[in-house]
Amino acid sequence: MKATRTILIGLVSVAAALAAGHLVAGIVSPLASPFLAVGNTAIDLTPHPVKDFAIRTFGENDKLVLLGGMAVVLVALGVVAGLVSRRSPWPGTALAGVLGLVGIAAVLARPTTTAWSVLAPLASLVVGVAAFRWLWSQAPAVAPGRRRFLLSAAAVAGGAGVAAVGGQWLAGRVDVEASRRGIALRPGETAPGIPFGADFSREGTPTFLTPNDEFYRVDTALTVPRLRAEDWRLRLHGMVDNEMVLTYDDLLRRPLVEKTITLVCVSNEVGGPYISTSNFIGISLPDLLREAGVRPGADQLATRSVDGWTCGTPVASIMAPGSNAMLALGMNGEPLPLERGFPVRMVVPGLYGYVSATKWLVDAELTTFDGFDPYWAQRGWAKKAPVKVMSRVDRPKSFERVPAGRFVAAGIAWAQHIGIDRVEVRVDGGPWQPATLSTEVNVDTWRMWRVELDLKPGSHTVECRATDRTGYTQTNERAAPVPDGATGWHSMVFTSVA
Ligand SMILES: Nc1nc2c(c(=O)[nH]1)N[C@H]1C(S)=C(S)[C@@H](COP(=O)(O)O)O[C@H]1N2
Ligand SMILES: [Mo]
Repeated sequence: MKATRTILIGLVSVAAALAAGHLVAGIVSPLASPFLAVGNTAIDLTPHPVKDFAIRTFGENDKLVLLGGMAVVLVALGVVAGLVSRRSPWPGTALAGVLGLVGIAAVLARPTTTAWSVLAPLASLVVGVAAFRWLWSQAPAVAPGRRRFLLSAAAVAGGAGVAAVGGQWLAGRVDVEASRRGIALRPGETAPGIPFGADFSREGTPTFLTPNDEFYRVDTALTVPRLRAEDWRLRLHGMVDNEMVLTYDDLLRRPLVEKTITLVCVSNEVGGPYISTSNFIGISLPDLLREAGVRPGADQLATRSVDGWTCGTPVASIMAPGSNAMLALGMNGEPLPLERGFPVRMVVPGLYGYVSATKWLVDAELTTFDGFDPYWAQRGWAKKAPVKVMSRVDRPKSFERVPAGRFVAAGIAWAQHIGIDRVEVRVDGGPWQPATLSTEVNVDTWRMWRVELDLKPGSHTVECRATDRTGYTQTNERAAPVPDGATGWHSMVFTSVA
């Protein structure tokens, strides 16, 4: 049989298989869509260096690149299935079967899988094999049957299109946007206004508060979980006297507070971009745990997201006096945006996000550090990770050309939950000069610095280092982000021109 025909059969069958799985997943559970399950499993299995490479190279588009790559592989496999099936349908059938089994394995490997979820990849397997066999039987060896064959292929492709759209519609039918729009958060205690002079954004630092759509984003979710506030439940259990199941309304009935807090990711290289600040609105997590009654010996709060991601937080950090740990419902005056963990996430100042900031939070278990290893601990990151004192140069930019003479360098510094005492700057390894600090908002947020330099024409290197309120100055010893956060002084090479 002609290769063009068998290739068409291969491609249409792949499309039919994916669409059937997507449609059934739309009914039983959106995350059971085999394409997404394979993608999510790939993310979980990716070795760390590759993940870092993907984030460095593609930034926040890394997931689109993954999905695109998977699509290319599937098209290639469709072509191969066609090419090897010119004499007999069996090689292509076998390939379709193997692909189907990969889908089933990926769905079974998801932490969110329920008994029903398996129906989705099963539908893919059955439809993929059946489409391939049927179209092959329709394909004519000679010219006259061509029209009928093309109609059959078009019918299968059209059916796949309808199924895919149907699956998408079913998955999106839970109207989270409406749920989110219907919520008004009125904190009883609002955060003090950001004072004048809290940032040096005119000199190149970020604005003090990060707009919600500019807040950095780091998570393993290939598709943003869609959970309505009405359907949300938090199970609080494990080593507690009173197990609880809380609804969103239960949280709204508690005192809502607003706090200005900086969130920072452990995977920042020195000078990295993953840090932002928001007015978080939520309820006190220490108060909630006191109500539940934490049993002696429970030293880890293990939390789980609806997408299966897990996190472990020291109970001592949450319960420490003045900890400001919260279950957050909102940011900057609005309910959490979906990609920020709507309806509820955790925030614990002083700890990197991967050990504290669970988004789409649905389960919290009091346990021990010996008793449970969360997602990133299973992948070689530290179980405990307080934020390290750090500073960053924001101006000049790398290799920027600036006028010689008077020049204002600026940047940010943070020593979360301890506070910044001073920042010093030096040029070309010369003497350290004290920088001017911005007005302090609170010890849980970043602080901006600026310093006036007098520059001779030529190439220069500027470095900064921060000292926290305990008197500890950040070390220049270089450490990589793994396992518990990078260290070293940030430096910037630039040129001043006469
Ligand atoms: N469910 C879930 N929550 C998560 C993560 C995740 O992958 N899944 N990543 C964590 C990490 S590593 C960080 S740094 C913060 C980032 O939160 P943001 O995306 O709102 O900035 O979320 C944390 N919460
Ligand atoms: Mo992170």
